[in-house]
Amino acid sequence: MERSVVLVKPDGVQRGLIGEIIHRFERKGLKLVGLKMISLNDAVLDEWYVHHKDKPFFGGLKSYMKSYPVIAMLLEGKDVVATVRKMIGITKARDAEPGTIRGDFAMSQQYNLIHASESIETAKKEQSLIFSKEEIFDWDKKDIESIYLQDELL
Ligand code: 3AN
Repeated sequence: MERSVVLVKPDGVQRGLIGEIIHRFERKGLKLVGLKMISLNDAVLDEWYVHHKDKPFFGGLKSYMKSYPVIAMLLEGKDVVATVRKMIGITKARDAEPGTIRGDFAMSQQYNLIHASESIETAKKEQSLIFSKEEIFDWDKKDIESIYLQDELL
């Protein structure tokens, strides 16, 4: 099934929102298949934000992402990439819809608490940058048939 990489960014860690953020994804019915705390370095961030490397905020973005550790999650579910993007809300947090994570808890365009993979391709790239094979757990989620119709699992 499809996977998405989510980071609780340094501001989310500082603000004590790790549990709240994980809780939202758990309640949604997504399956957590990887979870760890990690300090991001230049090599990872240069790859991660390659599409922003010419932007004026790139230097500041990298310093911010290195300032404190982040929580990395690997979430699994049907169409999970699009679903998680909807749950986090738009980049400029003060304009994000209430009910989204950014809309409920953040005000800034940079300090917007959370990262989530933008596409299935970036999810695969991000998974390989953060998680080793041993850090991914393909466990049997017993309530899966209460979350999805059998046809949706194919
Ligand atoms: P998103 O995280 O919503 O996918 P992107 O990929 O456009 O947004 O930006 C990646 C990160 O770069 C954002 N989460 C935010 O922290 C930072 N960022 C984006 N735009 C700006 C900006 N104009 N000024 C400062 N930081 C920004």
